[in-house]
Amino acid sequence: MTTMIRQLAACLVAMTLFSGIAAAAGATAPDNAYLYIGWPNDGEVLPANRPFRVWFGLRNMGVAPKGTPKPNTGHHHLLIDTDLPPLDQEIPSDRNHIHFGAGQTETMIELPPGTHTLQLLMGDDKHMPHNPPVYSRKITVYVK
Ligand SMILES: [Cu+2]
Repeated sequence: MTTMIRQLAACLVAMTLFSGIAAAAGATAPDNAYLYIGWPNDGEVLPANRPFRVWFGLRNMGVAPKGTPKPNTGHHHLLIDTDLPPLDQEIPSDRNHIHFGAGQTETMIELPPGTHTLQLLMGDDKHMPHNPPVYSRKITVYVK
């Protein structure tokens, strides 16, 4: 009986591992791709009621508009006040997940007064995170 449970457990572990590998369906990205928010800085205090520029920094990888299946490229997604989405699914498109499908490398945003987080995540031609995923550190800004 115990052996059977052990075999079942091993089988479940194997299935979980396999589905994890199979789920990583995004385009490949270079291992040394480096994504960062060039501005604002972590901890920056920004004036309320005024749009500010967010500058997207990317090294060792290219930017291409959505729908362009070119190796080692993708487009930027700005995550506002949210954690990373599931990395094996299409990146959501809502007010917390902004797509830059035209290949933009900066944007202007305005946020209400308070504490906010910003993070970048690259997506491939189909808005899937890459394999391996390419995302920046999450920064915090204060709007006052
Ligand atoms: Cu996208």
